[in-house]
Amino acid sequence: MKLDAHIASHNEDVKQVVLCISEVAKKISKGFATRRGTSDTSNVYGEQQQAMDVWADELLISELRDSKLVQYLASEEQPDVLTFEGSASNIGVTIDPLDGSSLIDVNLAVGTIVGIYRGDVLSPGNEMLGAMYVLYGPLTTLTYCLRKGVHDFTMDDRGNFVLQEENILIPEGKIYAPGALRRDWLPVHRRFIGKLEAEGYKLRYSGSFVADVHQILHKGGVFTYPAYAGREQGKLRLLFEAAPMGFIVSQAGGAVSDGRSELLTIKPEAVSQRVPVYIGGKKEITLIERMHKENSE
Ligand code: FDP
Repeated sequence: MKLDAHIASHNEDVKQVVLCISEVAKKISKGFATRRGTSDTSNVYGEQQQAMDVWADELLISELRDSKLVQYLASEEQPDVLTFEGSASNIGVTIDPLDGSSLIDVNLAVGTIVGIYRGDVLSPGNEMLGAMYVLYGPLTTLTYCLRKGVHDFTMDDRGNFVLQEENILIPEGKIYAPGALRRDWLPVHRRFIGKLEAEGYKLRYSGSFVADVHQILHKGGVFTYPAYAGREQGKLRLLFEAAPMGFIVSQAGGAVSDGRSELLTIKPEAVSQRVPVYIGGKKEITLIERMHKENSE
């Protein structure tokens, strides 16, 4: 079954946003071959942009603006939320055009992450209408969730997204993907990782959040980019990375936390807000929250 048929029963405006982004993603997947190397620009976080970061960001912004499907657009590559006049709906989207882009030059998987809101995007993640991501790996895959299950599609040789797996539920599994330097981990986090290792969890960390979480969604376990010495807010962005991926994993029966409580209840104060992230199976997320609680008692 193709994506447009699968998504047919959802609200027209939300459905059209997912389909529009799926069309842009097809163009992005073809863009890697000709847009290599770094750009001479930095994003709002001071990170050097890749040529693909800049191009994918501009493409998503222009196609979504021209579609008149969204009123608000926040991009990880832009300092402010963009407002589009003349939009047919009040949908707001958050976009990480190319997550994991420092891996483009070594041909590892990267992806586009999108959160979809009714109105203001500076809202807690649990108010999302839905979320989706596209993973550009050996295959290009699209995963979406509009609060009726999490579904995976694979792009075929004619450029159609075809259903791969429906109503995905995160299994129990023993993979851990831990970000940040081990020497900078804070004591509770260090003990948490120690417990996983003692239980035989296998380390698998590629450096691409979207790809690492996709693996956890399908194989179980936990991804974490924690608070660490020198950066108590961690590295990942609440609005562009943690909330949409956390929403999808939660809807698949998993959970997402900042280590102390549910991450999807956090109301962002700024588009650039960072947050410590634990995302994966309920078992692992319950464990880190319990360990933090015990530590503060
Ligand atoms: P990138 O800098 O390549 O865009 O937040 C972005 C991110 O990648 C995530 O995709 C990834 O999980 C993380 O940063 C990798 O950070 P480290 O290099 O510190 O592992």
